Amino acid sequence: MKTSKGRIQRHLEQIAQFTATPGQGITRLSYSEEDKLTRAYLKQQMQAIGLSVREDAIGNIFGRLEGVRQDLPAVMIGSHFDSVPNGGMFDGTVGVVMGLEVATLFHLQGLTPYYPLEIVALVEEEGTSFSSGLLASRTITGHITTEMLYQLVDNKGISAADKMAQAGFDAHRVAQAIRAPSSIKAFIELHIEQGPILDQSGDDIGIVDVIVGICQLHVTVKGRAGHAGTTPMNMRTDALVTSAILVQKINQLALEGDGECVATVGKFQVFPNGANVIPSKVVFSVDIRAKCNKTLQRLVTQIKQVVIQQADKQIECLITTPFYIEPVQLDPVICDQLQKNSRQLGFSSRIMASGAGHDAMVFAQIAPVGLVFVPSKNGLSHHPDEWTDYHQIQKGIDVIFETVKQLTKE
Ligand code: HGY
Ligand code: MN
Ligand code: MN
Repeated sequence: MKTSKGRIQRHLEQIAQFTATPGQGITRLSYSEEDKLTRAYLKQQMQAIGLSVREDAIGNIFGRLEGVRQDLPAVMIGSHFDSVPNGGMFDGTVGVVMGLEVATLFHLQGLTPYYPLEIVALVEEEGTSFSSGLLASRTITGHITTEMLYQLVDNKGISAADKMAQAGFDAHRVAQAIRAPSSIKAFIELHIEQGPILDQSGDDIGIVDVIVGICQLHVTVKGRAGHAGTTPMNMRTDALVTSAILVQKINQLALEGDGECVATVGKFQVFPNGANVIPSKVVFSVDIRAKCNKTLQRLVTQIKQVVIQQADKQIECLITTPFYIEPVQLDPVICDQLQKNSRQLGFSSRIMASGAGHDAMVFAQIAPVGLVFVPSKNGLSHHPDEWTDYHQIQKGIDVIFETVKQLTKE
């Protein structure tokens, strides 16, 4: 029995209903009403196929199929179910549905794995809510403390800890969400590529061997508010003009990196944000990525330098670095197994890098990890028109189902 395209499609279309922006893509922030509806659906689907279901202290959902040997480390499969604002219906959810579909096949075929199988739906991978991405996997691998969850705030100033409490979770128990490396045999994620390579090459499957390193900076530029009509141009300390110069300089530095690195200013807040007020302050994000850590470090240093150099007697420029994760090589043995299974299933595949960050890169710190891509139409993602055909997703799940059967057997 193979995977079912109909079941895969139904899951994805149902989850896509849980959005705060119907008709304008998927907006599903962690601990929101949409999160709650998705959570209820996923738990109900996991229970329906006989999994034991639990949520950890910060709301990650686990569905466990016990193995012959319950004491052995679990093979964990899945991805995240939060989204960027007005994103697409496949980013993250394809991996969560992969977990449901693989566990469904075990259930329907009456398969009992020797090693336990855990399917997982992770929160806050995107960082949309609290500007700190990969939060679930960083919690599970022991990098997040209760104090940090009180320091992380959303754009209304509400802390991650308070949002978790409102949703019935408990940041004070975050230490209980940590998984020992000995409890996970392997972590396998399915994700859309979010870029143009598979769509252009026509390959069915991408097998990721390296995930780029990511650094996120928060830049604050402070000037002085003033009246837009009465303040002469040579007497202004305009934070927005300085910030616009910085955005241009940051973009130019990345362009000079000859395709080896990228930099993006994605969030940009102007204060006090009045049409007739000279901006007193601007806060913006800089997302910097490279496959090579030295390149990443060099570009981060260059960007920090241009920001600091832009300050003068009136303008103050401040930088914080809430996030830095080095590039990660994924497990070559699992890569090889995924490639063999793709071939045996008659699917074309290619080994490739990921320009997007994924929870897989954090899990790689405590377990062997595999990451499988399926094509993104026109390479589009983080956009309402994000699209992957259901039969393409099915191929990715077929490959992972074969691999999970091999990883969970004695
Ligand atoms: O930002 C990323 O690379 C991922 O989509 N969270
Ligand atoms: Mn994403
Ligand atoms: Mn994603």
